[in-house]
Amino acid sequence: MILKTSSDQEIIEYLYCAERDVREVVKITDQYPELTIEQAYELQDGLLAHRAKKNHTKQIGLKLGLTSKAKQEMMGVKEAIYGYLHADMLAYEWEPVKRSELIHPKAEPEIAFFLDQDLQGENVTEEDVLNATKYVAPALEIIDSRYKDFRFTLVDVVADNCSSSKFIIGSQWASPKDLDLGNVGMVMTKNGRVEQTGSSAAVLGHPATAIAWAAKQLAARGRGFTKGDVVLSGAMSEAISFESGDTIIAQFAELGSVLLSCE
Ligand code: 0L1
Ligand code: MG
Repeated sequence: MILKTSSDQEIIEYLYCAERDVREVVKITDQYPELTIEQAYELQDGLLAHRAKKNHTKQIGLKLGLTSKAKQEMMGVKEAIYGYLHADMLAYEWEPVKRSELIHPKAEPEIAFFLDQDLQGENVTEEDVLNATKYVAPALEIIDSRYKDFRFTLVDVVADNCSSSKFIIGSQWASPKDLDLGNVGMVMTKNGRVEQTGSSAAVLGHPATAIAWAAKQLAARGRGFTKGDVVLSGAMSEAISFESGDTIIAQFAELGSVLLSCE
């Protein structure tokens, strides 16, 4: 990203510090209502570059957001969005996440794709995505919007790297060829109680469709997915909030489960 104005730098610092200091902030469009979605993606780039430097981390993949019709309708938009994953966002089933390090976290069940080929171009298809995928695995994404009460416009959320915070990958990995990825059922419990049920069909009809969509968006900016990327394909149900002491398990048909605990 080429920083163009001092206000870009101010916004980047504002969002970075909100995450670092575990503090919710007023959305940026309150002060900069004229920002466009293209500028929001540039701000996202700037935020990620700043975050990588400050946190001594690096990019390891991407995440898709707003991939369900329900969430798009809720936001009044017709398109999904994407952000990037940093290595320091990876959390583990066996290590509780600390509530004190999060603002107002929510967990979303997703299918993670592990790519073993580059995937680039405007004509990437679902089949290309599946061919470029070595493994899929159950995942929980922790989203933690930096904005007050999780309220934002599309521009705000894109600039904030699509609310990305952490993600956890389950231990059962499978070849995408070994299951019907278009209809994987999912049950998510919190402390043993069912909170959400869903299906991979909620992710733009098929998670590979969502990734093909993202490949096209990236191509328009001269980018793509690269070999080794992990990609969170989008939420299979509504996100659920959690607090210290909570344990969330998402159980996926044929794909096993993934657990998140919070201390
Ligand atoms: O990963 C997601 O689907 C979240 C995208 C941003 C919207 C939100 O924070 O709810
Ligand atoms: Mg998500």
